[in-house]
Amino acid sequence: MKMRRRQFIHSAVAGLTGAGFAGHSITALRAAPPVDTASPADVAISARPFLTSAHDFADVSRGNPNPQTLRGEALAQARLTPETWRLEIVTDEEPKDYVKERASIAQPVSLDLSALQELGKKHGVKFIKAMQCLNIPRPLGQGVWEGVPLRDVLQLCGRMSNVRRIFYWGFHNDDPAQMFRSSLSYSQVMETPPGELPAFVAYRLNGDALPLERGGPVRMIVPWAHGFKSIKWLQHIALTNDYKANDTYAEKNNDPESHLKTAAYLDGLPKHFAAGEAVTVSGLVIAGWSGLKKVEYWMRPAPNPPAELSDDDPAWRSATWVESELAPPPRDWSGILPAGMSAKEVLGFDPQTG
Ligand SMILES: Nc1nc2c(c(=O)[nH]1)N[C@H]1C(S)=C(S)[C@@H](COP(=O)(O)O)O[C@H]1N2
Ligand SMILES: [Mo]
Repeated sequence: MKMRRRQFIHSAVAGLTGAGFAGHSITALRAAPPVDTASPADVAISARPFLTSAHDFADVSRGNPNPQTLRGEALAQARLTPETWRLEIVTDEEPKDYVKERASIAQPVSLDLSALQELGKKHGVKFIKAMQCLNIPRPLGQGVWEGVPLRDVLQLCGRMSNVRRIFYWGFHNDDPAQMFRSSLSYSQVMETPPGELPAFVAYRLNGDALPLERGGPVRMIVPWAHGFKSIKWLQHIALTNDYKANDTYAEKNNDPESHLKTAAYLDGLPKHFAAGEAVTVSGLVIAGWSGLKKVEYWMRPAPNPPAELSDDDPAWRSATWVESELAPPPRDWSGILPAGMSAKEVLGFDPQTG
């Protein structure tokens, strides 16, 4: 993966993690420089936008042709224009033979974009999420996503019984081999405990309509999870009594229930430094389920030729860790959030003070 270094995000979200809330947002970090001078790297850090513009995300989505390349009539045929898009909610047609009781709902639902937006007026949520792929050691970008909690969408099905999992997938060129699918448990979707986050059906990003590239007109956003749960070009939901995950990523040796991990990523560094010169090492931290308190680093003499230390090298036990400096949270969110959006409306922020 080639990544553009500057696209990631300045500013801390210590308030979110401090409140015991898994913010899942990106924070800049900086190893404290040995002498107190502004280095060129300081400038690079502050030049990072907190929100990644929709078109600057790194992209890992699949498809042949990739749905985001469709245009004109092909796009309408795929029902990926705002006018043609529909979300079809049904029960699964062919449950596995180990499923004894079939799921049932009062009525199947076919929802268009304006009906979804109408639901958004009453139930809409906004959340800053870093899109983080499980297989790439770098967030792809961070945005304010807006949509309707999946539980409020599923209410449209009326009374349901024998539903234990929610399966969902998006447009995939009508080719089963290209289908990228995911699933959530019924309880995760229908009940959001205080301080937790709802999975939601998103149609806006950074204050604008969700563009095709990012999975528009509508994609799933699962705040606590890696990107593979956030299905793009969402069109189908099947309610099922199958208790097993059906995730595409489950088949590829991943943990389909993995929460985002707290992790630190260093920016690239030049190979050589002049002796005696201060060096600033910058990077990003993503606050996962366990939150984030601090980031520490350790410097050691490199062997010649340089090599990574193996995970069980005894040297780890005598490492001397030094605390890095975390960039402070933005003082004023109004310049960071899209025009007209108050921090008070965003999940994870204090609704009274923003
Ligand atoms: N329909 C569909 N949705 C998808 C994918 C895909 O290939 N097809 N890739 C998933 C994976 S693995 C990731 S990491 C995210 C990436 O989201 P992004 O392209 O907005 O950065 O989308 C997820 N949703
Ligand atoms: Mo991914």
